[in-house]
Amino acid sequence: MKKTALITGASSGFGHACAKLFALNGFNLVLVARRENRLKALAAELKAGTQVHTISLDLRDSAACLKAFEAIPESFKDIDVLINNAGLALGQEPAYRTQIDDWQTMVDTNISALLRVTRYFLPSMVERNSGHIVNIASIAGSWPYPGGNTYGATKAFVQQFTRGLKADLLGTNIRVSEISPGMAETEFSQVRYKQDDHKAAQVYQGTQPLTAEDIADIVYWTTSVPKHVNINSVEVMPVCQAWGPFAVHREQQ
Ligand code: NDP
Ligand code: 8X3
Repeated sequence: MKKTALITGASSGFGHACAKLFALNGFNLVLVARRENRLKALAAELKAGTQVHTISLDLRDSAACLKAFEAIPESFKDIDVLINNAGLALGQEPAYRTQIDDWQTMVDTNISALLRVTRYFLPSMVERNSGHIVNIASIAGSWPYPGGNTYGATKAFVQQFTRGLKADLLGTNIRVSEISPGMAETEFSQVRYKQDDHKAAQVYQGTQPLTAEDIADIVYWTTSVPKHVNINSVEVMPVCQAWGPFAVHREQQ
């Protein structure tokens, strides 16, 4: 029987690439994002024979999530792989200048929505004693940088929540993984810089960033290792990226 993967944030970037790769590998898919036209277009281009159920909603809306998840057709209900990928950064201002609404949106999407989706689908995995949750965090969750304040903190939450899940699931066959990518060219920077295409392009200028397909390969790999192996955490950067030295402020002499 075919397995089913549910992918949040499937309309773009990592989630879109994961949908294609999991379909190629014989999965049926539940695809979630706000932009319905993107989900429909993706569903139409997936490998023939892939059964797809699309859910277009804002994952911050708990009532809409509950309604949509309850309405998932029976044949898609048993989720084998849950990829909690939907997320975003908004702005890169220092904490004392940031928009509080941007912080709220990041917390609601990167943390609360991920919790909501996990809490909905996990009990059925436990009942079946089978399943795999892959959470997309970020290097920003481990390594602070100027203007990364709340975004980084939400991703640190994702990393630690993943470890907590693994602790809770000891004694079951359910696997839990967290992937922390570095710089990858998707719509991420367009969203972060609020559709300022020039600023978004500058992030990747003169570099060879990770691609969405690179991350999809890693997500798929974590799910395809032998059943007794749990990839806890993967941190991945492009070759052209590294940490910086500690910043030191010096008074003018
Ligand atoms: P994209 O902007 O290309 O994709 C983000 C996806 O999340 C879109 O499909 C978007 O769909 C969805 N999404 C965002 N908000 C909501 C919401 N409220 N409800 C439903 N869906 C939502 O970025 P990436 O593919 O790069 O990002 C995917 C994940 O990877 C994010 O969690 C991001 O933080 C993380 N990440 C990205 C890195 C990068 O450099 N690109 C590096 C490290 C981590 P729609 O707009 O249609 O709702
Ligand atoms: C995205 C990577 O370094 O832009 O999560 O925050 S970074």
